[in-house]
Amino acid sequence: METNRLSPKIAQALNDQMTNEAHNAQIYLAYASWAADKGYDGISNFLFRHANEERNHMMKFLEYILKRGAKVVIASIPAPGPDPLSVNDCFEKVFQSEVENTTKIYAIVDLSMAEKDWATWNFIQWFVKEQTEEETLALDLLSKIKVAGGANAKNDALYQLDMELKNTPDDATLAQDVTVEKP
Ligand code: OFO
Repeated sequence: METNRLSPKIAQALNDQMTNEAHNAQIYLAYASWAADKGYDGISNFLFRHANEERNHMMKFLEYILKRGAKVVIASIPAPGPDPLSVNDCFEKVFQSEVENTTKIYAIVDLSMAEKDWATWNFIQWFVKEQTEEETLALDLLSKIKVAGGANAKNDALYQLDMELKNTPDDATLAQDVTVEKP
């Protein structure tokens, strides 16, 4: 009896995305380690926390593939790439990596629609929302570094930013959660 509820194409796409999420975790781990090495403990803490979020994303894909009766394929994870050159460069790379991930999530939305796989379409909507949140968070980082002086940020501004990021929440407020009382 056939119990696999995913087409080969969708199973492949979900397995690939599971590896992408692991890759994203490696990127955050690499940047967090770079920041710690440079003495930016707050930025490092923020990025380490985010690496955990990416691992959680990886697990969500793994669990979904299993629950739909398909085969999980654990593949090797690509290296995260070179270290950032500065805090400004680090935050720009974070934003770029989140936008690239959004594109990959949207491709799964397209595929699930094309195949009328509504269970996968429904599952992937969680990630559509999550990517909006993650892009917002990355944009916030870019705004903060811009205020601090961007690529020319001085040490005292970077110190303040570092302090602030230690306590910055992991989640960003989405536009749909805003009210007149709480803009
Ligand atoms: Fe997995 O959300 Fe960021 O990339």
